[in-house]
Amino acid sequence: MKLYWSSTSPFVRKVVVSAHELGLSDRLETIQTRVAPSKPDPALLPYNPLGQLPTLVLDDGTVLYDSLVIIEYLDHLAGGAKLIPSSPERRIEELRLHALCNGFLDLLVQWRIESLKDTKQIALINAFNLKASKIWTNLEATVEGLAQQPFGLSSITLAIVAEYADFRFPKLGWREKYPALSNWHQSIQTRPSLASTRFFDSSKPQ
Ligand SMILES: N[C@@H](CCC(=O)N[C@@H](CS)C(=O)NCC(=O)O)C(=O)O
Repeated sequence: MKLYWSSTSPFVRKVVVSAHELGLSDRLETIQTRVAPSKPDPALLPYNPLGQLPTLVLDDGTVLYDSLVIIEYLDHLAGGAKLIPSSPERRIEELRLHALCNGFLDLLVQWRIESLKDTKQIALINAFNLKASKIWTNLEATVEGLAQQPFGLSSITLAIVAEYADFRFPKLGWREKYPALSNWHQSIQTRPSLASTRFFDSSKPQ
């Protein structure tokens, strides 16, 4: 399977961490790809008209996106219901919490793009700040329950929220404000799936 990949994409990382957790990482061949909303990669567009990462091309040529669909596919490949529960009640709750964490990743990615512009939209930055504080507060209240659950889709996505915030927003200071989240992240951050897939910026010297 070929995975269109970047070392800085939180959505790609969800897929790579999931593959590790499922024992499938050896099956992924990564194709380093650079994309931005203003710079689609012409080599990727024939596979994914959205021009987005992650995109997975299966050995029979089937193309899968986005990150949730790819993870659902990998979960089935590994036998099913390992990262996303099958019972309707637990599945819906897992998907809801995933939607919150994944929406937060969307927000953080948009926030970073806006923050790199010469002329920033202040109303947008204010809205990002407001929503981020509401989301952190919600997650801080949720994380205790999550610690009792298997390390599945929503835990993976939350771990990546924490690490993406550290990677791209080091001055945010979220760990002091949200100690339960920070403690939870400390307790899981040595998992091999996370430790072996950290974000790095390949445009800068390591
Ligand atoms: N909903 C998508 C989001 C994917 C996404 O936004 N990927 C970014 C990279 S972090 C991207 O490809 N951006 C380029 C673009 O949107 O054109 C998913 O979960 O996979």
